[in-house]
Amino acid sequence: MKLKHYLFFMIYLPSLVIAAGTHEHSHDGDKFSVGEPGTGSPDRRIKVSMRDTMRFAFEPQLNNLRHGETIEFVVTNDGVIQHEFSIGNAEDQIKHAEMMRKMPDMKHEDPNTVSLAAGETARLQWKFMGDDTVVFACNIPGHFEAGMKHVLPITIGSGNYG
Ligand SMILES: [Cu+2]
Repeated sequence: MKLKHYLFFMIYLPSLVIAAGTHEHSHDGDKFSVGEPGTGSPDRRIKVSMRDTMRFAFEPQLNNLRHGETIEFVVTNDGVIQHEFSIGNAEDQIKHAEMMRKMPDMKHEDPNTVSLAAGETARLQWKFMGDDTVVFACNIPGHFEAGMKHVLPITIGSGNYG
């Protein structure tokens, strides 16, 4: 159902934009669904271990996300095969997974994704915004399906982090 939705937009959106005439679309280019790359000092720092058991392990655990908070993820591939840590909403991850199936050897340089070989570590800082559901996913073919994902809503409002 989500995919149909996506195809609808791919096919019809260009004509809708033209129909909108003078309406400005300056924000459409590099916009991400669940926030933007984070800058400055993060509110939280979380280690992510990627494992061949097709699981992400967060240390400390990641049980909530608040609108406006910035998290620095320190991501390590503790397995022996390639893994990926990608931040998006469900539709982003469906699109990303399809692209990966078509081009399995493609290297991702997107600011919301790190792709790591065995033993590698990378930092990814992200500011979470909006009220969408965040899907952390490994889109190496077969991995997401095997459970390599973590799903959390962004909650609006202030309060304690962690
Ligand atoms: Cu993986």
